[in-house]
Amino acid sequence: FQKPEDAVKYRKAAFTVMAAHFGRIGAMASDRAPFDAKVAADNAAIVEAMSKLPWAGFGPGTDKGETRAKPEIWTDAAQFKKGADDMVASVAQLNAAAKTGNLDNIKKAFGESAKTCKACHDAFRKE
Ligand code: ASC
Repeated sequence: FQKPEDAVKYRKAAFTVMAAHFGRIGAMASDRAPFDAKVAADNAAIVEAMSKLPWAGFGPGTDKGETRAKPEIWTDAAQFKKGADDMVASVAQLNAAAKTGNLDNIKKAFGESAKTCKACHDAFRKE
């Protein structure tokens, strides 16, 4: 990244894209949208790919500016890394579940993934 604020923009964009596609699966997982196995699988593949991207945007100097990132991300870096790894692993599981085409599998995996999102939001994201 040229500047820290570019990294902040990048990681927020990655989370935004990931959330959009995660949300499309969530709509089916919560019966708010009709289930379509191909749509679920396509979106889960995007979520898995996107999940790997934001972390590069948390480098030195990126704790400032337009961000809700808490200082604990850097002072408690091992815990943050664990939370990130848990999320990446759980959305890989979600992608695997989506490939089965079975809505119950997807619902279960979606719920587990959502927990890993929330764990980091609660610990590392300001209101
Ligand atoms: C979403 C989304 C999140 C997570 C989180 C899960 O759909 O945008 O950030 O799920 O709300 O608790």
